[in-house]
Amino acid sequence: MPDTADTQAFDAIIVGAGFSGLYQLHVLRDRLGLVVRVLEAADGIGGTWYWNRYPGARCDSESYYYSYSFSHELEQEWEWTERYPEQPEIMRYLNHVADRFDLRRDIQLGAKVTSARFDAAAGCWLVQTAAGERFSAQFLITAVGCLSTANIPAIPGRDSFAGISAHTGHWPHGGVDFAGKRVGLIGTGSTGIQAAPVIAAAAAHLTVFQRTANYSVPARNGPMDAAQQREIKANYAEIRRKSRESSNGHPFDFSPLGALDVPPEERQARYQAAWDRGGLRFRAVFKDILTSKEANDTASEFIRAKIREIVHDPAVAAMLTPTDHPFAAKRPPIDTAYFETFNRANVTLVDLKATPIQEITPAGVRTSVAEYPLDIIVYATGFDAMTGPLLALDITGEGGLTLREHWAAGPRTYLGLQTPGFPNLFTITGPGSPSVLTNMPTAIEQHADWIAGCIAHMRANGLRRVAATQDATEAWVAHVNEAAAATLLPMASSSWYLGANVPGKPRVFMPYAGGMARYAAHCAQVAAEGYRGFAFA
Ligand code: N01
Repeated sequence: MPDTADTQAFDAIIVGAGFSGLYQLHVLRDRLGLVVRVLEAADGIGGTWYWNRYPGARCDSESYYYSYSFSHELEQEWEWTERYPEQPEIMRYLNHVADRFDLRRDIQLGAKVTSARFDAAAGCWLVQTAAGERFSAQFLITAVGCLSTANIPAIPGRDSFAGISAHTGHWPHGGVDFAGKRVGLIGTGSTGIQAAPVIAAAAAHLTVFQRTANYSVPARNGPMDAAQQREIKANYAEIRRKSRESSNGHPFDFSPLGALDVPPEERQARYQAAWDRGGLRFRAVFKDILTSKEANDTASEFIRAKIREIVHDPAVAAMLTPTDHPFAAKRPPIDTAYFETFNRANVTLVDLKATPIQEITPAGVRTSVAEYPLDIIVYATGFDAMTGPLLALDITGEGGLTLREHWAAGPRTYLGLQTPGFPNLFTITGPGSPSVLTNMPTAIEQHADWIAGCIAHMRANGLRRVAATQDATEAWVAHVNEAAAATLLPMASSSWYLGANVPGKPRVFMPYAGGMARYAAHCAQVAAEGYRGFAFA
């Protein structure tokens, strides 16, 4: 119920028009008949893919399953052109989805949400945008993605740089011309590893500033031919089933074997085959790569040997070799000629552990030992992941409690879907859900469907309000911690999964590491038991 005459009232407000917001709109409007408004800060749909237009931006999941499964017609008519879709192709796909399902009429672009407050008396959320528009809705659903708040380090002198500087997650829409330019690239996560070879090929010189050396496996991208398209389309039902029943939302099986169950030569041959095939599937060569340090050591050492083999200069190879964390304990990048890039005459690697950046000057970057004159600085420094985009909405729940206060020591959710004290607020792929540990569309569809199921249950039973209980939340947070502790994931002390990349952020392992299939089954069971752990009114 609106609190002023100029408040626009809806059944549900969805924040964000990326993969999750588009699908949530479709489900709530076209299946449940709700009156919905999507508020999107950008001037176009696409979410993370709208913003991340940096050179080399491409999805690490394979195109045919980094896609919606909800429409048989959609998956049959859409043609992916490459094994991994490039950013413009994903944007074409999402725009096609928006048109095909007539979504645009309920999406408001350029509408940046600046606050959301639960009005307990009226039983609704009051949402305000930067332009001062006001909305009210019984349900508020955040579809803001996990990696949409840029982390731009506060390096002294940062804003004094006289050249062009850009964060990869806010890449200029007109592009950046690297021709003849001296470019500095800070960051060697998935983004930096995708961007470096493309920038090196275009620029006069590329200096890569590396703080933590990273593992990477070749992507082995290539065109999709007609025969592959036919085979995929004929098998979509099975591909989707496998994705949903897998631990990480990808339609591939993990080997039933442990890394130490086979002799060294066979182990090596299996790693080599996976290296040749390329992609994130490398993690599936053995079942225990992420649970046994001994098993992981064999995978980590295989990749380290590859780096030594590919990179000609042994000193550069040594700098590029990760030793401080197990393979895949941080989100593993995949690449196209990343390590090979350091064999180019126009590429320099700077080890920031040995020689930290001291300041950015108008002319470039100054480390403890040298000054690097630059025309362009590219920040591939990642995101205030998972909690950042939610806290940026300035959400206030019952009794004036803010989400920022509630999560001061780290996020605490029930199933990653709800937070106690914030009734009728649902979070798609929130902290405490598998989200970033999966192929995102699989996790997104599961969440949007579950939320729609919960709302349908409320409507059918005349219920106006749902909130996670404190007890269920405490138990779930404990389970999320246990699930992470059963893996090697917490061993990467510089991981954004732990919030470690943002100074001052609480160190809490945020995603649920117990596996997508197990998680989805648990959510279904919770619903089947009358939404156990949720209180209705
Ligand atoms: O960010 P990151 P990203 N000084 O946080 C360094 C997804 N993604 O944008 O490791 C110097 O992984 C930081 O160093 P360190 C994917 O889930 C998907 O690359 O903290 N360096 C690190 O090297 C991915 O995991 C795709 O020591 C600083 C880098 O910046 C996630 O997005 C493609 C620094 C940040 O790496 C994030 O990836 C790309 C500082 N002050 C990304 N601060 C696809 O699927 C940070 N760094 C297409």
